[in-house]
Amino acid sequence: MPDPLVIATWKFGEKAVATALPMLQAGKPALDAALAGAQTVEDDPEVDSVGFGGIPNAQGVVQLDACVMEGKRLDCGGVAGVEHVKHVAALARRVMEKTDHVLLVGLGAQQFAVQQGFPLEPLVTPESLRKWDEARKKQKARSSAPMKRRKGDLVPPGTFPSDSHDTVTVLALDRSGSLAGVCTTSGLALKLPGRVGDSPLIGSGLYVDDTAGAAGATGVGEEIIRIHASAFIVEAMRAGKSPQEACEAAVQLAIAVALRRGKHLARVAFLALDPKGRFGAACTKGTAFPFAVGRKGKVELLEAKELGLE
Ligand code: SD4
Repeated sequence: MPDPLVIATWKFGEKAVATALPMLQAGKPALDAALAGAQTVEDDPEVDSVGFGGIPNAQGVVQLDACVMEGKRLDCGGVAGVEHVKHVAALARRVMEKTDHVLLVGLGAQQFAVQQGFPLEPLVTPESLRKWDEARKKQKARSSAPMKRRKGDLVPPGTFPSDSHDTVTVLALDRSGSLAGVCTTSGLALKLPGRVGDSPLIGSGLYVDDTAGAAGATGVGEEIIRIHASAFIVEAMRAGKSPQEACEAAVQLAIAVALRRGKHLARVAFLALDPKGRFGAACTKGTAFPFAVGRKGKVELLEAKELGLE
């Protein structure tokens, strides 16, 4: 059996990994560890893109998206556009365990949360409201400024606030050799009310299959959904690519699709882990995507490979 291992997106992923790794080493199942890790980020008011303290949507309301998946039997669950529930990844797990469905949205998801005993609570903080206000002002200024593309830019300046999208995706391999993943986010800052990103969508923000591998995404959800990125990466691993090669193939595909559509690519970043404990990560150029790795009792922060137009 491989040693337990856990990886997570962005610098705040270190916190998730630091929580999940000892649980895996103690023999806990991958989903328990990944969920506990993701929850530390949901609880952190300083992370303004996940859970409590996430930057609100265009109407000033925090709407959260999340999903979970287990690699043994492909059990999965998700929730989208959920208001006033902090632990949406745990709620996604309840959808998986307590219903015959895979995805609940909006008010229905919130009612299910109440039935399941989740508290309804405010998710904004004075700081997230301040950032929201600032982001709105910047957005206004950008929309009145002429957009110029610089050489090598994949993103037309002003498409999205540059620092507005940091989902936590946690992928774990447990002592029994089984994989699981969790993805949780407040989505793009200033998104339209009701907008659903890739993060609650099985196959886009997350996909896990013990017979091939696990993959997760972060970045601009619309670009990730379009290529069904996480399922694409897992299928690439099934076809023989390493986790690193599979992530790079997904970034190349995202770039090629954007070019085909006559658009410049917004930011996407991917993580992957296989059942042998090999992992990889890649992102579009300019994204600067740090990710955390926990193995053999140690947590490190690594930088993903950036790929762009040649
Ligand atoms: C979304 N993919 O809602 C999410 C946001 C994100 O890194 O990942 N941020 O589109």
